[in-house]
Formats: sequence, structure tokens, C-alpha cells
Amino acid sequence: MTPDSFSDGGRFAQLDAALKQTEQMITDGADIIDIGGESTRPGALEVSLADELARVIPLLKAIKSRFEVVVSIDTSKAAVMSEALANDADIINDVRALQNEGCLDVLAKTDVPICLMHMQGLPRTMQATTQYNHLLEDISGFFRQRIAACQQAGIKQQRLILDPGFGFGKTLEQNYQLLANLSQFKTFNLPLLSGTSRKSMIGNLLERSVEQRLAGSLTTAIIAAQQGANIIRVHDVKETVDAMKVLQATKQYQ
Ligand code: 9MG
Repeated sequence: MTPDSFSDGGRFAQLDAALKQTEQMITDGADIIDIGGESTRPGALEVSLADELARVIPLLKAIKSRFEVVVSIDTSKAAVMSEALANDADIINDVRALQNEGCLDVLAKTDVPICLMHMQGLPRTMQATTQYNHLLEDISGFFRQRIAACQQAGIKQQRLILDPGFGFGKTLEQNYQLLANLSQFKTFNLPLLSGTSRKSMIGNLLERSVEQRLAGSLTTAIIAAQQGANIIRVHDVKETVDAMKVLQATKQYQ
């Protein structure tokens, strides 16, 4: 629900467009709809609490009143998490892995699943902070630290989903190194989420604009699933569901 996601004007038009897109995604086979009010693209600025609430909560209510679908809320603000949970949000997806003030406390009072994503830096500056000692070990260390923080706050480990954060403070090479080794994070025994869809790691490699990244996005989705990803975050739902069905049909004989 950020202005760059639905560029056709006012809030009602945005809500209507988002509901139509939700319906289409459900028809195409999406199990989870992830909605957010703050862009996490490289260079994006943070939005105020009031703006984020006004973007997310009406859409959450509208989806919940119309569809039987799991809704994930993409936010890093404790107050948005709290309001979303009061309106039946099913999952919290935090690209800052509950590091902002109050988030751990809000979520300790509930039992919804939580996606902890790794990001080096912040969206505004993250592509300038791509230095790691050892990419995979540093991300694993981050996961260990965030899992421990959750447990200390009273959040059970089995509620957590881990996401290495493709494109969040990683170079092109680092993103592909991560994709090739995603299965290493299975040692945490937690579900893995992978989000590569239409990202620069595809656009920059193939020199394709955002609208021309379908083949690249599908390929990364298939690789991620083969590496053990349990949730694939995508824009092109129908095509990705088809690809996953083909993969599944093959996997039963492996
Ligand atoms: C909100 N958002 C954008 N990209 C994402 C990704 O790769 N993972 C998660 N968890 N959220 C994302």
C-alpha cells in the first residue's frame, strides 16, 4: 500500500486496486497475502506511524471481511503490529527482525507466526553496507541472536520463520551466493522464507526492467524451493504456483 505500488491516485482507489489484486492472487493460488505501508526498496524513506496505519489497517480489515486467506503484515513498528493483531492479522513480517522498540513485547502477548528477516543497514542506506566477515556465518549469527532475543522476551522459537533478506544490504554476487546456499539455514529447524521476486539481483544480472523479470524470478523461486524454502514471496502468483506444482510432481520421485 505504498504510493509506488498503486500509482492511481487517492486512498479509495488504492484500496480498491489492492483488493482486486488480492482477489486475483488468491484465485491464482496464493496462500498468504503480505501487505505493507512502508516501502523497503533500496533508498526508501521511513513513513510516519499515522501514514502507515492509514495505509495498512483499512486494507487488512477489508481483506479479512471478504476473503478466507492468511494475511501477513509487513511492518517494523510495534504500534502497527499491535493494531494489525487487534484486527486479526495472521503473521507479522518484520524486515528489521523485531529490533525496533516495543516489537518483542507486543508479539510476546500473542501467538502468531513471525518472519525474522536479515538486513544489513536500513533501506535508505543498505546498499552501501555490504561488508561481511563471512556472509553465511554472519547471517546465521544474526538469526541466533534474534532467536535468543525472542526467547528471552517470551516468544517461542517454533513461532519463528527465518528469511536471509535477498537484496537487503547484499551485492549481486552475495545474493547468488545466498541463494545457492539457502539450505544451510535449515539447520535452525525453522521454516525458511525466500523473497527474490522481480528484485535487482535478477534485473542487474539479466539487464531487464522490472516488467521483464518473470523468467528470472521463476528460476530463483525454483532454486529456493529446491534448497528447502517453505514460503516463497512473489508477485507473479499464477506462474510461480505452476512452477512449484511441476517441482512437486518431480520431487516425489527423487
Ligand atoms: C517486505 N519485503 C520485501 N522483500 C522482502 C523479503 O525478501 N522478505 C521479507 N520477509 N519481506 C520482504
